[in-house]
Amino acid sequence: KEERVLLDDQAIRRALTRISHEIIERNKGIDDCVLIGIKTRGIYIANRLQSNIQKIEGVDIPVGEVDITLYRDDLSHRNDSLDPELKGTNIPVNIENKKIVLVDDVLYTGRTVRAAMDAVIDLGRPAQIQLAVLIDRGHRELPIRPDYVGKNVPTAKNEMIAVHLKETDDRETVTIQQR
Ligand code: 3GP
Ligand code: 5GP
Ligand code: MG
Repeated sequence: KEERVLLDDQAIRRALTRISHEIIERNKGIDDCVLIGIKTRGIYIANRLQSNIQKIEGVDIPVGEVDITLYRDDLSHRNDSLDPELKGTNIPVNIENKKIVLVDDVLYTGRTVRAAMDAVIDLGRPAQIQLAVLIDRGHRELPIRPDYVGKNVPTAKNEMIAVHLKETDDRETVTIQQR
């Protein structure tokens, strides 16, 4: 199957560097910000943003995690009647009045982000929730939009974006292919 490279390692690094600067600019510094990564690759991206922001501003932002799993047997046969389910959270700071930046690798229907927002709001009342994603592939089913985007990629529903990060995979690329 044909695979097309959307971002190589340099492009991923530049996109995450830009988003780091955008987060600092939008929030006029990073006081009261908390990064929350969504399950596997969102967590690695959140950690990279934290490290970039530490280099730029000299301050460590807290990073938390949420684990949201999709109710579906097979990624290519999505059961649209079921919503993603929260499996767990690890958010080691009080989020009351904090500015939360949710972080995920790919934004698609928005249902995962909605579940992540529910999980955060269950813990307290943040001042704001923002959203950062490496790829926005469109096809939203909920009124959710990202504040920070690495790359907008118009996709067909039968296409799939593969995000490979060095923390879990043997390479550092974002590719698109047919399912
Ligand atoms: P992630 O946990 O790093 O985000 O959903 C499990 C994994 O499968 C995800 O990894 C995601 O990258 C990958 N994946 C590929 N295509 C899809 C898709 O269409 N939907 C979902 N939810 N995950 C997909
Ligand atoms: P949503 O809930 O917005 O439909 O999907 C978002 C979640 O599913 C993200 O956590 C993302 O990892 C995953 N996802 C959806 N579509 C894709 C895709 O094409 N490629 C990858 N890698 N992940 C996807
Ligand atoms: Mg993801």
